[in-house]
Parts: sequence; C-alpha cells; structure tokens
Amino acid sequence: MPDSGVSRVLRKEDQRFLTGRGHYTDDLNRPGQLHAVFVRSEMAHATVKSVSTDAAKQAPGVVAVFTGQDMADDGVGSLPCGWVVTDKHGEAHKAPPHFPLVRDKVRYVGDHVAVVIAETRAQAADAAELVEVDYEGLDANADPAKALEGAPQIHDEAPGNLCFDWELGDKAAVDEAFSKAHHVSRLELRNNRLIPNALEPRAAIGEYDPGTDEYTLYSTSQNPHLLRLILCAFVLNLPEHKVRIVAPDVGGGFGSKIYCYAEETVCTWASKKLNGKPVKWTAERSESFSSDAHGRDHVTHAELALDENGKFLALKVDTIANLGAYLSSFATAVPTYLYGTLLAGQYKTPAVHCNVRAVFTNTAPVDAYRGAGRPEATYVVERMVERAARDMNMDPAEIRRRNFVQPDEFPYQTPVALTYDSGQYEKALDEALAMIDYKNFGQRRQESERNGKLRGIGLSAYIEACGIAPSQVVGALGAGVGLWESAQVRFNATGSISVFTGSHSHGQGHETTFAQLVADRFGVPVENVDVVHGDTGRIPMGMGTYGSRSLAVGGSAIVRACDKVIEKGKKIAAHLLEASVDDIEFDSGNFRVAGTDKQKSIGEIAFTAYVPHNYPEGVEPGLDETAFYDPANFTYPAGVHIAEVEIDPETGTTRIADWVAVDDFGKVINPMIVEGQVHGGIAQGIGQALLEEGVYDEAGQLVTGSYQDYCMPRADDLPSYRVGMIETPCPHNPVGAKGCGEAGAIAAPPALMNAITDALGTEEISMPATREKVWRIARGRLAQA
Ligand code: MCN
Repeated sequence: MPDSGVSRVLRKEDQRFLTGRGHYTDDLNRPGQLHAVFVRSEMAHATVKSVSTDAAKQAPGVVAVFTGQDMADDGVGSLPCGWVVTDKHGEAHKAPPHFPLVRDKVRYVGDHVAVVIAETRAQAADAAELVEVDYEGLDANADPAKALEGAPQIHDEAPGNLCFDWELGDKAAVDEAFSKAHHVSRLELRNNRLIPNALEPRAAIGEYDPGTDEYTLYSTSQNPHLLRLILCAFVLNLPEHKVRIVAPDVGGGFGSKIYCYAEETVCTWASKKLNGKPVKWTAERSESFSSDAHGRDHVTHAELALDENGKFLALKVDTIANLGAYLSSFATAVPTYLYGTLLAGQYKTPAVHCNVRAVFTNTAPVDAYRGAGRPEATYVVERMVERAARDMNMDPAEIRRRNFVQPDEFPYQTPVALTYDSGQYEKALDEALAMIDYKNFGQRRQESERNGKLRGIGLSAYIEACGIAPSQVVGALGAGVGLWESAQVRFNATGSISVFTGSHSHGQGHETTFAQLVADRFGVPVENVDVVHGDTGRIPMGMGTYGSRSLAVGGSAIVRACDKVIEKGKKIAAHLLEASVDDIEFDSGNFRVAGTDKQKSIGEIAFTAYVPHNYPEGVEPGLDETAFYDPANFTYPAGVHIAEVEIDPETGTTRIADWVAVDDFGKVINPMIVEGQVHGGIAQGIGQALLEEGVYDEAGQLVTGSYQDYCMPRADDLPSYRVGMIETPCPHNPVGAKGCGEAGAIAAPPALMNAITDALGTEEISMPATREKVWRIARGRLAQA
C-alpha cells in the first residue's frame, strides 16, 4: 500500500536540510563573481546634493561604483508601486516612483544611495565608506498618527503624505444601526510594527551572458515568476524569455521575500554593465532590519454597536496605515483588500464600515508580513468583541456564540465583499472551551490570586481569506488582477513522477505534501514523486507562495494536472486492454476494465506512453500534462484559540499557562506539517503581542536595528501548545483544503492580549505587552486594592 494521502509523512526535504546540504543563494558562487555593497542613507529624510564616488573607485579591488543617475541614464524604471487601490473619491492611489538607487532624495534610514562593486565583499565594504554623500537634512516623521497632521512632505506626488483614503461597507447603514444601539463599545488600538526575521537574510546574484543576451538572477524570492514579470515589464524592461530566475532553497520568508527589491534589481542590471561578470549581494542582518519590508503598523479607532442581548448591530473602523517611505510591491493591497474585507470576522454583524487612510512616513516600506492585513483585522474584531462582552457583563464565549454565522448559513455574504464558503465556528469554540476546561477557570484564577498572581483568559475566534487571489473576487473589488497557479505533472518512462509547480517552498514542506497529494492520486509510493519548484527555466509560468495559497491553489492545479494524466492513461489502457475508454476505471494505481480483473498498472501505461510500439492511434506519445487553476473563491480557514496567562505583579512577567488552538483547515494532507505551521504562526503572534516592536525615534532613526533592541521570542517564552482540528472541507477546490500557513499569527495576538487585559482588568495596554508595561499596570492595580 502506498504510504501517501493524509498522513504524517516525514519531510522529504529534511534529508538535505538536517544534514547541512541545503543550497541557499549565498551558498552559490559563480565563476568570476564580484561583490556588491550598498551605500545606505543614514538620514531619515534629506536632499542628496551630490554623491562623490571618485575615492571609492580608486580603492583596491573596486570595479565600479554606480548611483541612481547611472540607472536613470540606462532608462531603469521605478520598482512596482502596489496593486491599484481606488480611493473613496474615485482616484487611484498615489504612486510616487521608487527607484532602486535614489535620484534626488533619501526618505528613510537604509535607503539606497549607491552601490560599490569589488572583487571581494570586504573590498566593497571598505570602499563604500569612501563614497561621500552631501546631504541637506529635512525634517522627518516616522509616526503614522502624525503623518496627516502637518508632518514634513515626503513625496510631491502625495500631498499631505496621503497615499489613499479608502472605504468599504455601507456607512449609512452603520450610522443608522449606531443610532438605534442599546450599547456601543469603543477601543483605540495600535498594531505594532514588526520587522521580519527569516533565518536566511535576503541575497541575490545577477548574471548576464553577453553571448546569448540572457540574464540569470539567483534570488531568495518567494515567487520567482512574479519577480521576473515585474523586473521585465516594469523595472528593467527586458524580454521575459531572456530572463531566468532561480530561487533555490530559501530559509524562510514570511512575506518579506515576495517583493521586487532594489538589491536584486541592481545586481541584475550591474552584471550587464560589467560585461557579464556575476554580481553577488547578501544582506547583513543589520541591513535586513533596516531595509526588508516591515509589517503591520496600524493605528485604529473601532466602535461596535450592540442590542440589549449582545447581538452585534454594526462595526465602525477607522484606521491609519503606515506604508513607510515608498510603496513596496503589494503594500496597497494589505490595509485594504486583505484587511477591510475581514472585518466581519466569524460574525453576522449586519453592517460594517471601514475607512483606511494610508500614509507615507520616513520609515522602511511596509508590506505583507505573515497574515498581511488579516492579523490586523482579526486584532480589531476580537479585541472589540471581548471589550463588548466585558462592557455588557457577558461571558466572552457566549457573546461570540450568539453572533456566529451558523453552518447552515453558507455560502455567507458578509457586508464587506467576501462570501464565506463553509465553516463550523461554534464547534471549534466548544472544542477549545472543553480542551482548556473553561468552566473551571474561576478556580484557577482564585488559586493564582492566593499565590499573589493575576490570572486571565482570552479568546480569539479568527477567520482568514486564504488562497490569494481568485480573479473574479479581487477583480470585483477593483484590484484589476487575479492570481492563479500552474502545475505540470510528468510521468517518466520508468514510472517516477516529476511535478513542476509555480508555488515556492521556503519552509512549508511542499516537496512532501505535494508529493503526498500526487502519490495519493496515482496510488504510488510517495518516494516516486519529486517536486520541482523555484526555477523559471524549468517551470511553466507560476505565481508563487504567500497568502497560504500553495495547497489550495497550487495543489489544486496539481490535482487537475494529475486528472489529465489519468484521462490520457485511460486511453492507452483501453487500447492495451482492448476495451472501450468508457469502461476503464482508475483506482489505487491500476487501470481496470470495469467488472473484470483485466488491468494495467500506471507504471506500465507510462512506459507504453514513451515507448510506443503498441500505441493507440490519434493519441500523442508522452504522459506529461499541465494545468492552470484559478480559484473560484478564497478559502476561509477559521478557528478558536484560547490563551491563559498568569502575571507576576512583582516582576511584570507574563507566563503563558496554557494555549489551545482548534483550527479548521478543511481537508488536511499532512497533519504533522500543519501542526508545525500552526506552532510557528502562534510563536510569531506571541512575539508580536509580548516582545517585538520596530521603533523609530522622532528623527526617523531605527532604534530597534539589531537583536539587542528587537526582541524575538525564544523557546522559553513559548508554551506547549495544544492543537485540535476540525474538518469542514472547502467546497470549491478539488483538494477540499483551506490554507494553514498564517492562522497562528492571525489568531494569537488578540487571544494573548485578551488574556492579559483580562488579568490586568484594563484595556489600556498596547502591544507589545512588555514586562515593563505590565509591571506598571499590575503595580498600580495592587496599590488600588
Ligand atoms: N497543508 C496541508 N493541509 C492543509 C493546508 C496546508 O497539509 N489543509 C500543508 C501544505 O501542503 C503546505 C503547508 O501545509 O505544505 C502550508 O500550506 P499553505 O497553508 O497552503 O501555505 P503556503 O504553503 O502557501 O505557505 C505560505 C504561508 C505564509 S503566507 C507564510 S507568511 C508563511 C507560512 O506559510 N511563511 C513561512 N509558513 C511558513 N513556514 C516557514 N517555515 N517559513 C516561512 O517563511
């Protein structure tokens, strides 16, 4: 029996990852390669009066020094400036250009002023210090809340630093509901800026071949095909067939490696300038802090209107979203299509209105970071719901239960554009409550109090829209683009199978789970299946990995391609078995004439397909099929996480006493990998709630530019999670799966903050709930007692 299908198959990729044999971009060295080091702005905002490169050019080993003017002279364009967002006045978002090397101004600390290219990295780094930049300093602003209030103007193209003023939902209906409400709960929330910290920093090698006029870019990209498309169509203006992008093993991305960045663009362009010498760049960790796209950074005022029974009548949300100094590739989509649309949560709130003003500040660009918009939305909804329960003296589980969309109400049209496909929200809640022994929480709280500790419990009933992005749905929202995925499934003559996917695995274990999917479909051992990804030279056009789309969209494309292989296999089998195609059934790896024991294995059929001495007329040789899958809808994973904390008022330490998660990812292919995804996501969510914050000072200097100041969660900050799962299959994709890759990061912050605010007895604490903040409040509470 094949060991495929739904099972805890150990990761195939561990063979190389756990034995140190992975091949990451920085492991690659091309013959004759040179090294690039970027001269970065130390100023948050300044006019660049001149850049003197003479001394650097004379330094040992230096081959070239380039500035923005050199790129401008070559006609290099702007990096991409976001999906189109049409604001509430019908205007497209303001899209000031973002050149890979600056031309006149720097706008954040870390901005790219020049690049030095030398024979060794050390030589390039030494010479970079010799580049003299004459700056005329300008006032800076890093605070999104101040950006619209007379802060220094950052781009001429965006008056008042406003990129767009966008709304979603029926404002009149919301106002009407508020006017009749029995109770209105209010909250001011700050969703703290996060700095992604993948294990492997970004890296790139650009290599031009003057003989063939072809470019190869090795890059730590999550989506090599999209990167190629953007580079060719918008930035470098190259013919796509002359550009190959290879994203080999990539050590984590969490969204931060989706974008088209300055560095890879410069390496590709510079290699041609240098007559085909490969140009390599690998970020230092401090460069990652200052110039990877950051995440979150919202300031929000929210109000929830309720009737006397705790039923939600309407939700009103007003958000300022920080986009940083320039638009990163997908930045505009995050606080709009991925945020406003999720504000209904799991609830039947009849009216929702959301207004988002997105602003420029003198900070690193902000884009998608694990969850991207959906953690921000869930944070608003779940903090708000908990607040309302406390205001109305209701049980937080009960208030949710009263408002959940019920299983028989799907497909459910929310007031904010999305149509949820399926779910069992109450079932997840009940299981989570049982797992954490909710009904006896009061006893545990008393016990903690006897020991001088404060105990709290917090719920988070999250929903997310994964499987980005159904063309129909995002097209209807005005985004103008949709995202599908491709797959090619090739049976080789000797029976092994090569699967080529446009999804990219950078920690998610696709080489295992996609192989399981195929092995299951064909009834063959999982070892027979090899998954190839991350190389535009080997794979049909693809769209890459983000938005927990790979199984739901990429996996669906694979299943479609498998089904085409089976259909063709039936024709060959019918010929060999001298039967009608309509009589051939395929099951467990064999093509059988229905009702008989006449059969051929899929291996025999593959061999016949390539060695066609006995081949059906009119059928092409080969067993190699391609499919493109554009999803009909998002998938809507959902679940309930509950955190229980115990706070020591003497030290401000928050101990996570328990954590249960009951998630619904539809059909699960590999529970072990899925649990790992949930664990990792929760760790990131706990990091956001307790420890992490990207901080700029008033002058726009990054205060948290290293691990000394930016606090990542460590093993002893994290509890042992208890994970449960329920399964409501996705009704519209052939796998039945919903995405799992972001759930933990979405669910965790409100669960933990609800628990902490429950323990402290106040909502007046923002993320991260550091020891100092907690200590001050807890001490104050003790003093009052
Ligand atoms: N899976 C499954 N059954 C399901 C759903 C998923 O077996 N019902 C499996 C999939 O086949 C895949 C994994 O779980 O092996 C994650 O699948 P999916 O939810 O489709 O997410 P993606 O593969 O598209 O990964 C993207 C997602 C995102 S958006 C971020 S951010 C993130 C994440 O995955 N970044 C990660 N997890 C990460 N994990 C690691 N190690 N590194 C990152 O950078």
